[in-house]
Amino acid sequence: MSKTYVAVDIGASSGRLMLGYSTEGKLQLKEVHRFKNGFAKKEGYDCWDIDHILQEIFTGLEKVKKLGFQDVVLGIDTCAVDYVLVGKDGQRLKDPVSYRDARTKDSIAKLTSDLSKDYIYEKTGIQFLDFNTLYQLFEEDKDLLAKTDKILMIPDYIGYVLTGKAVTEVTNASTTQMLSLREGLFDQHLLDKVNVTHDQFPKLVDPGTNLGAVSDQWYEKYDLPRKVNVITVATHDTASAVVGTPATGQRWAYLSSGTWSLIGTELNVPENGEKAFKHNYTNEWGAYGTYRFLKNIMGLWIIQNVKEELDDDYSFAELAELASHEEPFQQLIDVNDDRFQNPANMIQEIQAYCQETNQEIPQTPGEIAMAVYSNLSLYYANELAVLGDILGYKIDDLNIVGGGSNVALMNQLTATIAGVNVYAGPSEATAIGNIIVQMIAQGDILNVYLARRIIADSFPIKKYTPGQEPFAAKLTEYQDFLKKTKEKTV
Ligand code: LFR
Repeated sequence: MSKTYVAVDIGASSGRLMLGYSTEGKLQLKEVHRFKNGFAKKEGYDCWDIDHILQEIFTGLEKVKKLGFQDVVLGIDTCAVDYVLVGKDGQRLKDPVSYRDARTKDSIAKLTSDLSKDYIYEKTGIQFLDFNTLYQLFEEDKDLLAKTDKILMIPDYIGYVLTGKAVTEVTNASTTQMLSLREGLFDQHLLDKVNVTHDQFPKLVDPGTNLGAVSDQWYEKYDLPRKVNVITVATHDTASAVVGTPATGQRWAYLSSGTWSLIGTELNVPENGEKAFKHNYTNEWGAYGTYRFLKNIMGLWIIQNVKEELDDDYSFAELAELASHEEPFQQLIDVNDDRFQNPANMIQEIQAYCQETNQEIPQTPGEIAMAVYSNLSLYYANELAVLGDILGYKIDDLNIVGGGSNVALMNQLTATIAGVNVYAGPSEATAIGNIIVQMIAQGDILNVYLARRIIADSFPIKKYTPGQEPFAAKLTEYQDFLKKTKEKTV
């Protein structure tokens, strides 16, 4: 048996600790602790409750010890872009604001009024999302920034609290939209623009860097395994998910399907030419010198909200089952419209959208779920076409990983509409990728290519084929619809 690894994976709606190890060449995964995560209003802003997250991590580690594991390696990943400001005394200056907060709604336009979008994209190759760290820092309290000793991305902050060591891990740092693609450093112009300095960011490190042991002070408060060694993994959850994607062949794309849907491919050389800029594709840094060339799509966030608004009367599986009795593609919806980012009520927002666009209004839970699944599939198919166009070849295979890979209905719709083979699974790709980077760092696995073969052998992966009649006409109709609605809003 290999060493025992712990993936701390904090998503937008839940966090968990997963144990991982390999026996007889297969990777085994076991959930030890799961907790709810989310943001709540604090002093007028939607903030993450970071103390709660830390508390739950310690609770999870206590469970690891109770299971009999005394010597573990641990890696942390979370969603991207959000940060913690730390003062000279090592204390947090305030709770981190969530990227879903509205404070940066108009910030792209404000910041780019005298620093062009072309400059920023040429420098960073990162997509324009109003919640990127760049715009968040632009809106940050200037007095607090002046008092800030360290700006730490959330997983780096958790690592800092656990071990006392501060680093800036690159996969997550690239999502700030402040790292220079070519120079591999924060860009001075962009730093100046948001009143921060190079030395406020601790040293940039690659995934696989050893951070060290959990500090003694935590042993006074918690009953932790005797040895917990923290490794800086691909700390951006999407970067971990891509490491955990068991893709083979040449012309593959991935869809990391969770709260967000991240669709794209892995490149060895960044692509920040005109077409990529026009379509707002990103070159987030991946593990082992790769680039995650992808696009953010609103994703299961929509269905998560719908589920909550239905008072959690239905599980995700039940919603998908209800949806499967409805006709697909009854409405065309731009699921990536900003209005779905944080609406007061998701169901009403979907219904209002359909009403405004003179379409049938979905009413029942099944109709609403089908409208969401159909349109997510359409959006995926549309982006696969765009991706193929930018890269100059047709994508043959789509690997869907993450929780969304369990939604058979959506996998099949996507294969059908996009005319690609869909390989669904593993649903735990993020935790797996987190653990793989630890295993490679510890010498338990040689490299990521072998790791992907091991993943493919260890977890069930289901294939969906397009069938005889891909709904090509539906995709064209959807593309026309998107074009028209986007023209209207420009
Ligand atoms: C997915 C994800 C995306 C990022 C978004 C915000 O969980 O990390 O990659 O764009 O959340 O951080």
